[in-house]
Amino acid sequence: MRRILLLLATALVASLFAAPVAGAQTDESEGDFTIATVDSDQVTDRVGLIDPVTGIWHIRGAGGAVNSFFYGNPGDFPMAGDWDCDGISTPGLYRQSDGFVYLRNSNTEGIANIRFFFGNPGDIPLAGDFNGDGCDTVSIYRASESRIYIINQLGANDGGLGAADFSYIFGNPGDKPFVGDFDGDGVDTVGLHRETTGFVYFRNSHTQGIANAEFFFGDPGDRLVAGDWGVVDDVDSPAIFRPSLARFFFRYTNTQGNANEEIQMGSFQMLPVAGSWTVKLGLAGTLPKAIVDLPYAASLKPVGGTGPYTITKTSGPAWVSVNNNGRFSGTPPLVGTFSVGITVTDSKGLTANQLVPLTVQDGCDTNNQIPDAECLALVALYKSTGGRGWVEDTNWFTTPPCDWFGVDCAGGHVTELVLEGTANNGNNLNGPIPPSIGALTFLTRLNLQHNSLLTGAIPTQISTMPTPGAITA
Ligand SMILES: [Ca+2]
Ligand SMILES: [Ca+2]
Ligand SMILES: [Ca+2]
Ligand SMILES: [Ca+2]
Repeated sequence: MRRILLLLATALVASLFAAPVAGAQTDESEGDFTIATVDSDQVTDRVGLIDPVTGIWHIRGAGGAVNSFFYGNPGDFPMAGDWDCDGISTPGLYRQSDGFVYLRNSNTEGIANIRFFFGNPGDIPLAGDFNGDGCDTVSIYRASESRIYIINQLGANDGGLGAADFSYIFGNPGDKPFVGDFDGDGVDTVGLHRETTGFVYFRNSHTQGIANAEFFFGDPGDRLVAGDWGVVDDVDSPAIFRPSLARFFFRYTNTQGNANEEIQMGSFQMLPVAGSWTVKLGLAGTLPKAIVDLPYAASLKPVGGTGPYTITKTSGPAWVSVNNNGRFSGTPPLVGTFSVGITVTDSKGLTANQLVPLTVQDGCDTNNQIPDAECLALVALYKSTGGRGWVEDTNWFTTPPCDWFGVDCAGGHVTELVLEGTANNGNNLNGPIPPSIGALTFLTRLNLQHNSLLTGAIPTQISTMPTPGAITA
């Protein structure tokens, strides 16, 4: 296990050096809790400090505003996480005296919403989203074994935590663990601070191996946390709380260098946490799939920060446009899986960068019912006749094709296609009948009547039906 981490301590650089950070210097006070702030205010993940003497949490919001509340008892080991998957981090505690973890779902004083038995007194709890499902859980760093036990479910109802999903060895005894998503893939992994050398190490996967990155940051006695500070890009980087100075030092990238930002906060005995205390700035949700050669439009809602927002496309396929309402539109010319890079800026100048996945399908990706040629014939009819403007197109492309409005199947083939509609223009089929619907050779009924804007002829392959009068067009 010692071979995992190379000690390259040739020159122990005294760490951090903190170039002054531009920004207004303000003094705020809350009771006896004084804050002298230097804050570039480009932060959405933010820090907090817990006073283990009093059990008071102080979590830091935009502009240096601090929310203080009691949670837990003196001596509890604090952590922060999003236990209920709503995007907001809230307190958690490990109480060594009774072996329990106590989790709360709001940043207010009150009783635990979730509690469960954690176990082994020497274990260090690690809070994070270790499987990328949007929910934080509590895992274990067992310092005596230098082993990380990953657990992707929370315990409940005073029960035990259950068996770990898996475990692996990382680091040396004495290393101080911290958690973050250091490569922006949505999965939290573990970093270590080796105080004897001032090195920070982390891995980007939950496997045994050498560190993916290592660099000097911090001094012995510093307490590390990680978060997405600076310009928000989903990549977490470290910050330290230096007790002797009661000061946080933030690094915006996972590289060696001076602190990018520093803030004065709290007092020497306090323990740092990091989290998103409010909804993170960005576009929420996921885009529905697009269909090749069909006009596409879908919107994602900007959240976090303060509206109105400016949304700018920074990368991605040329056909996609993105407007300030978070509306993605255009007509995709080819299938594939793409990412659209966007920047969201709120009215106070906070900026978040985000990669929005967008998949373009042929329209038959969910088909497991009929031959693809028949499915693609239906898609061709839809495209050719302005399907986006049909009066009724329920289920088209969102379910397998036999459930699409107007389509009936039997024996693994399309047997009926009824798109007559009821209004003057029928179902508003507008354009030519594509020759490819000749692939629908199992049709016993085709009804396209009342669609006065429909042009072209029924392909000869299907122009005779077994039942007289089955074609109505
Ligand atoms: Ca939450
Ligand atoms: Ca998770
Ligand atoms: Ca990651
Ligand atoms: Ca970042």
